[in-house]
Amino acid sequence: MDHQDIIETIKDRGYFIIENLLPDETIQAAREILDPIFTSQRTGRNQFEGFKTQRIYSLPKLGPALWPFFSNPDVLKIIRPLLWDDCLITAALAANVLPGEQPQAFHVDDGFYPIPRPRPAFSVGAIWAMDDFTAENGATELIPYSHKWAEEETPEGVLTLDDAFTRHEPGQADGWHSPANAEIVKAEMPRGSVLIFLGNLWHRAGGNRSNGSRLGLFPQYCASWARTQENFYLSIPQETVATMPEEMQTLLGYNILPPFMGHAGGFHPQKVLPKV
Ligand SMILES: O=C(O)CCC(=O)C(=O)O
Repeated sequence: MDHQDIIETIKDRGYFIIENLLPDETIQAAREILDPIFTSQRTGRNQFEGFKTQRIYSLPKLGPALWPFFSNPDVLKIIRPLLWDDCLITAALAANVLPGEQPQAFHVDDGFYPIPRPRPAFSVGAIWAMDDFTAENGATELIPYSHKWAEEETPEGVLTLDDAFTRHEPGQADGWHSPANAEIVKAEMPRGSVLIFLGNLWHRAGGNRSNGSRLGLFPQYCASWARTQENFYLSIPQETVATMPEEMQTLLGYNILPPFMGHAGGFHPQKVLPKV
């Protein structure tokens, strides 16, 4: 399938998986940075983050081994046309779902933009499989076509994001699970594959009933006129940004959306970055 067909498929059913897009050396190089951090990383603070899920945010700060997951040309060729032809990274996280984790709350990723659905997606997510994603170990679960649902079509049985964020004790979210009458697809895919899905598609991390962890690396992109979830200007040192390729700098907001969105005191942001 060429990228135009993939874009049309995503517009229609909300998601697409490209299998084996990155070679194992790229996965391994990133894991060499991430795995030692996970040995002591805390688990989530609420149902949404996952009581048995470890997360690391602002991943590009960890250096060049992480950047290929954010600036992959095959992925950006699909995502930019879905976002008014220009995008920023809005969130840059890794989610390591540990054995025994319960399914996450179903949610959409761009629900905090206060424009009622149905509407176009204001963000698009990409989840890279850093392990094989299986039905047992917590493969992301998606509800195909749900990006077309209106606000009032939120399916019965879905825990809202507000609910998920305010449940601070494991077990408090028991009793909810699958929405009634909705087909759920598990994004099973081999390590090195990427799932691309619209920010207004209902989805969640699956529960992990296996004995191993499930690592997903999760760049989310938003239209470049929208506010980003993570504040990378504060979370990634400018000295690190200054060493990045121009594409990464652009995706982190160090560029202009014409005619002048993103200027820094009247200057192009790249002129203001420290010289390294
Ligand atoms: O880890 C996953 O499979 C999905 C996680 C997710 O949807 C989220 O945290 O917003």
